[in-house]
Amino acid sequence: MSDSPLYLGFDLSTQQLKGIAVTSSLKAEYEVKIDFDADCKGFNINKGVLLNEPEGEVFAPVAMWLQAIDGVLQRFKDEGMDFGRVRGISGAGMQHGSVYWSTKADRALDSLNPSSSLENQLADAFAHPYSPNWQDASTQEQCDAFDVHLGDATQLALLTGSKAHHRFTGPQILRFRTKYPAKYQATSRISLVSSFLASIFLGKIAPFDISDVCGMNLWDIKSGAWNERLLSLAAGSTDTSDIKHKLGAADVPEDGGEYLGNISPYFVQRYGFSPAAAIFPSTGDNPSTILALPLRPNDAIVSLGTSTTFLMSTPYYKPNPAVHFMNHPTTPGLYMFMLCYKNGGLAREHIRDSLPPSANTTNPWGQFDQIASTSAPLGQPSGLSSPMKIGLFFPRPEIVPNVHAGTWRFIYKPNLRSLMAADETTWNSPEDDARAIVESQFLSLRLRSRDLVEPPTGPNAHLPPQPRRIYLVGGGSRNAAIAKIAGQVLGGWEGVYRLDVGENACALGAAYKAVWSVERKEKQSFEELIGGRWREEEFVEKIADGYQEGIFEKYGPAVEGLELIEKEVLKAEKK
Ligand code: XUL
Repeated sequence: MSDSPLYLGFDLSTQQLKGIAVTSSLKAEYEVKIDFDADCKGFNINKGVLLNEPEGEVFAPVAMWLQAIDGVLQRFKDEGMDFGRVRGISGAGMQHGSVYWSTKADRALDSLNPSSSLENQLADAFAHPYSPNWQDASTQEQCDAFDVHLGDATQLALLTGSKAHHRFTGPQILRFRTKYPAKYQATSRISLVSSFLASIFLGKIAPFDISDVCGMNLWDIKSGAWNERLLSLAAGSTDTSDIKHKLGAADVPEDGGEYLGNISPYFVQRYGFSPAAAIFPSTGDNPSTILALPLRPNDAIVSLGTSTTFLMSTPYYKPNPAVHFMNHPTTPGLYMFMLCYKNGGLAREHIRDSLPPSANTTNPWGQFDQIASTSAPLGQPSGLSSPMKIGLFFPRPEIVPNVHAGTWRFIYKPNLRSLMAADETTWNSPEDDARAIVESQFLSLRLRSRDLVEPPTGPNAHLPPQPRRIYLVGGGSRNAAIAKIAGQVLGGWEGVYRLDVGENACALGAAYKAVWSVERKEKQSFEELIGGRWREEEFVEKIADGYQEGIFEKYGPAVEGLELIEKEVLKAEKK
């Protein structure tokens, strides 16, 4: 049996706790998971959470996660993993969720008995048994207060990387304090889901991670420090010493690979870990996803799931209220740019299902792909200045831009910069919708990333600024037409690739972070170390051309058209 080192990465997400063990050469040897609904006992949850619908609250029982941590380790054991091989552990947690520890937490974490479970022994370690979840929408009032506190939402975004959002931890802490004043007072420390996970393995409360701390609306990204005024808003007092203590404020390591300490003796005795196994900061699930490959600045990941997420590593810090900026999880001086849409795959499915059935294919996407890839770009049969068909398709309320659910179809004349609502004489629905929805989703990404992308280098230096590579992940990456249109609209001078790391990108990113944290040479960056060991051919496949001269340029005016359409729709919304 091998005694080569193993590195563990965990992903504590909404519905599951996943674990993956990789070797120094990044080979995954074990992958296990606990599904909360299916595997956890004693919680009346649905899809990992509980609801208080009248108040818009969504939350998860912390005890369930404790049960899942013991459960997932047991599954590693059942798979025959030798815990003694593990040298480093890191993790990922769904962003923004908070955990409220009681004054008994330190003692309880420090004196765990290996013959009883985490769940039994940490029952008194929390001032509140639940963690508000990223799907929570109960904090409108608190978000309004955050958005005006520094002037307006733009100021808040400039300072913290994002405007106020329901799920962000600052507004959540403010609401928690006002709804449960006694519990807030009894709270000794507050963790994020990520730092909660690290705390359990460490056997003491771990600091926040340098990237995930940016999901709180409290951290001044440029200064690398808490913002006093925002802290006092959350704390309800100009004396911020108590909230700082609760946040463990003095201590947010800048290095995402900082050694936090060795594993808690509980895990050594119960599972056979080496006492030398080292714990490193756990980060958020989105930052961890960009660590599942050696993503270079100017490469973009587009996650095409139920919703759409766009992730990019960038040296530029240019936040605005429609986007999210965070510190890069491993590389000081780099940032992570993120767009989170509510409408994605579901919106495309609506259109797919409205298309007339095809005699040629039984694949539900066959007809959609065929129509989308053979329709003329922007429905423009002729030259550049002929009218363009551009639509917005939001079966669910959208956040980028912030509008109610609806469908809007427009004819845009690029030479006149004029818009006209489409009708049945100018827009053939649903057929024209198939290409238009994919185009409009990518146009929105191009609009919001255009100030961040750089001109290509080397022999391609004459090309316009665009991402180097587009990596598609998630269900939509399997549609050939979607990949083709992604390249046409977004460019990508090296091409459009499918990143196939299974369902485990976040946990894998966390495991790679553990490898880098332990094995890096002085000053060796994550991208250098992982890039040198990554076997691209195993995980990545080129699925479409990226930049195509002429077509990319054609979509330039369409970006302006989309921007105008969004303004028009927002204007109508405000009336
Ligand atoms: C990001 C966000 C979600 C959660 C859960 O801002 O809220 O992506 O991180 O995945």
